[in-house]
Amino acid sequence: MGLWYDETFDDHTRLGLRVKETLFSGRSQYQKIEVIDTVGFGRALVIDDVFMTSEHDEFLYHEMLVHPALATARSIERVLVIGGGDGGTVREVLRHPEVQDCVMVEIDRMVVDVSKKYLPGIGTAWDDARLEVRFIDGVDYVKASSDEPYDVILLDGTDPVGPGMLLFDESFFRGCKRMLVPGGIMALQSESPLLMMDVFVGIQHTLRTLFAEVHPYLGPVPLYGTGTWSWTWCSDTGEPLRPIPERQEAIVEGSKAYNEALHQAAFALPNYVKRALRL
Ligand code: SPD
Repeated sequence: MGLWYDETFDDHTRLGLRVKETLFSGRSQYQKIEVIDTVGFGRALVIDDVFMTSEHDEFLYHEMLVHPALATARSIERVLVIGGGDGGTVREVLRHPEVQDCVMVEIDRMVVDVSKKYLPGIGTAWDDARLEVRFIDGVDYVKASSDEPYDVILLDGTDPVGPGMLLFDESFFRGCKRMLVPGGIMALQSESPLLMMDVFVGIQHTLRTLFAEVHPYLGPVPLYGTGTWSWTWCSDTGEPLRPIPERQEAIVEGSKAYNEALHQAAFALPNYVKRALRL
């Protein structure tokens, strides 16, 4: 049989990866962190027994978290990323030449250190002069910071369980909105409508109390074991389906997944999602 690593969803479903080797296993002051080398997905980062990202499919997640927001925002000079310690999200942000400052707020320095060492193919932009990494709690940052507001905020956290819950509650989202320029865009990963419909719908309802425009969009992320993953685009103005063609042109050629048609298609929701959201 060999060695398998399983992630279990609510004790009813699990996704298993065959492991060649465990490259790192340790515990920071916040969480358990592992990097495994797998047969099917390449190297994978696992935090508190949950698959976070893998060399094999990370582009599907990171490109779709970043580019729909950056392609549609009025300005993208200042971008804030909360979480994202593996470096995949800031890598995609920094592919946009218009970005001048990208601040990444990550609570756990060990995630970044481990990712730099074992997942260098994911975090390829650590040395970009436009990037500033701060090791602080994102919840405290958005509550109290007096930094200049951001054009775009991207939330690249874990699942809303345990301490991760704080990154999905109304007061955190309100803090993020406080850090946005008027009409700025926030995008976040918002779980699977297929396997976690209640969680997905709960996130949408919370966001709708704060933003005039809340638009979930979908795509596959096989590592998350649920078939369909979601992200959500939020703003008080603006339209997710009106990307700026020059912005898209600048990055489509070098993207593995994102392109103009996929941008539009991702926002087309299946009936079961529309009905759940009463759209
Ligand atoms: N079920 C796991 C969801 C994790 C979402 N964030 C992943 C971080 C990748 N940068």
